[in-house]
Amino acid sequence: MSDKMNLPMTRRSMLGATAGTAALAGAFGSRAMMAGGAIGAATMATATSARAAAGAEVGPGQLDEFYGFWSSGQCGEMRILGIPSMRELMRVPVFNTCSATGWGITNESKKILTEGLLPKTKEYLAANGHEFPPNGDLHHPHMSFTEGKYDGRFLFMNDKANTRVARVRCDVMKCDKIIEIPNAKAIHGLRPQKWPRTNYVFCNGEDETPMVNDGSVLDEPEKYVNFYTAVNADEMTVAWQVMVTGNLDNTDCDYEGKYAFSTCYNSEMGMNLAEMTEFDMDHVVVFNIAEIEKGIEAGDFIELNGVKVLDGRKGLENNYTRYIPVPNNPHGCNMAPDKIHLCIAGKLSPTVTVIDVRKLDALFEGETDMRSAVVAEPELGLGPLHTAFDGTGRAYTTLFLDSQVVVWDIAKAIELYNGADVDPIITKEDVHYQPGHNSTVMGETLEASGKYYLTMNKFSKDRFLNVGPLKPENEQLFSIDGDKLTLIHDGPTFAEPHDAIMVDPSKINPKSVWDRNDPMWEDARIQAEADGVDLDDYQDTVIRDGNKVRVYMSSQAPAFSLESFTVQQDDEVTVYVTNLDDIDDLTHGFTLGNHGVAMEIGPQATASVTFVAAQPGVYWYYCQWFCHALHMEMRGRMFVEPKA
Ligand code: K7E
Ligand code: CUA
Ligand code: CA
Repeated sequence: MSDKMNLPMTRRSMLGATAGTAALAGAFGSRAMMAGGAIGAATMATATSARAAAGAEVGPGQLDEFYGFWSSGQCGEMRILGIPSMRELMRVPVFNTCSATGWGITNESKKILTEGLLPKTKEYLAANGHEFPPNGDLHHPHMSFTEGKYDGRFLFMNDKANTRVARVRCDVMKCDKIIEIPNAKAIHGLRPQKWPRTNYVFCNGEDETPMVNDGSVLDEPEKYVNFYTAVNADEMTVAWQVMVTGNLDNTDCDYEGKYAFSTCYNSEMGMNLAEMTEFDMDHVVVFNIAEIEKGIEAGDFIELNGVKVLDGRKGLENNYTRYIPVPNNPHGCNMAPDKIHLCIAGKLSPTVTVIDVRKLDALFEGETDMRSAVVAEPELGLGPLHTAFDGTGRAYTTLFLDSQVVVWDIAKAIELYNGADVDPIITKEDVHYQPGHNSTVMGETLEASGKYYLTMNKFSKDRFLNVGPLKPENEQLFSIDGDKLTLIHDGPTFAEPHDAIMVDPSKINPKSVWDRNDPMWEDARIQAEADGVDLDDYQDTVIRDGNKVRVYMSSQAPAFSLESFTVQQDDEVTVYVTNLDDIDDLTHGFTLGNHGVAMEIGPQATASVTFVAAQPGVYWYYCQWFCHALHMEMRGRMFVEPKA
């Protein structure tokens, strides 16, 4: 039906043309840089000279020292930044949809976005015209661990908006699994198990709901429950849940694989702000992993929506949980890399509560004073939210209300608690404005380092040119030099980073070119085999199967193997594109005009998309990723014949 484009497509000519494209990109690049320089020179002078003095300069073309893996909050994606330049390197769509990559459009991504949804959720969504949630709220990205250190296999992250947990493969930096968590509502805190390895990903349901949520219960708080969830990290299935008293906010776990912890700000089980802040004390729930596993083995659970649920509510005779009272609406939950100290940020209380995890065994062996595990509670400032560590015994706590970071000494805080006349506070530094999370390089691992300190601020206010009522957030990076913090970056980010980890590049080694056998397009491979098409080779095949049409084509810069194809009106068309180019950075795309169809096809990848050809006519498709000097010409036509 079509002639191939009459252009030579040898490797050599393609490489040559690619070099040309690179030169073109270079020209655009330097223009952009000149413009940036003109605007930036005055405002960035201070941070720039501090950066140089701190030895944190990353010149054009130089690589950063560390990776940063960033949440994007209500944008729903994960972002990758370079540290210390704070250059944004990549956006990895996860809970959002993405126009550039086709996440949420391709069959491969739709499968990931839909396969882990609960049947009931699919019903709510279908009633609203969705196959999967079109939004997400990603707060906490964390890497998998082996023996307390990042192992570079996966990143895990939560979606508070739609109660989901996702996994990103670090070898290709693409999401490969998303599951919805049954029973719990609004998965917020999330942390991979640190020891012996990440067998579980722990996650918190923040919002409590009636145990039987069928419209019969509203104002009976005693019938509301909350669930702590352990996800099996390898299989991305729910391993178990524990029912708790009160809600859950943030979570962390120890370096021995014995305990996991959760903060609770609504021990009142209040249904409004006044009720939720009524008590002077809320609590931290301690989960005893071995006891929970024993309970499962002994059959001490109920099965709720396919999940084994243990009852760990307060006041029951069980060894699954203990409740340690801590002041008023705590928030952050951070385990120090000294393997001993768990820091609970007070939020409404100006304190951080330090729990010694070595004292937790006793709580499960008859000790009745739950506060006996508390070894310090320093008063640090207003609105403590999260704590980071640099591996030297210092802690860095964000003070939301004070717009500061307070650097303090854990050992001195313990001395103070024991009655010594010491001040644990080392220094306080203003940040702009209202910080939430903070991070240090590798700070949540046994390889914590005191090189850089990041604060993620919720407000930028007047710090940048006014862009209207919606303002960006502001992130600040400091270099750490002993007790001194020096600001080296101050810059806006779009909604809304909550949390980030900074990771040494030795931990990960992403591929530049896909493996042709990657499981990501397993379904396409199976279908092609059934259709007698070799996806690894040049393809230009159109298969009709009733009113389903499967169009196979390959791409090689700067052409699709199919210059055109013909279908009938109302056919359900699936287009499979395999990118046969196999050199770095040679991504093609497939965008079909006026059909809401776009996808990225990385080097050596296959991607597919399905749509209905509803209207007769000629529709151009084109490559939307600039790939070649003749990229504009990389297009073809779909011809839709009217129904007979
Ligand atoms: Cu403090 Cu969702 Cu981690 Cu944000 S949470 S700040
Ligand atoms: Cu292929 Cu642009
Ligand atoms: Ca409370």
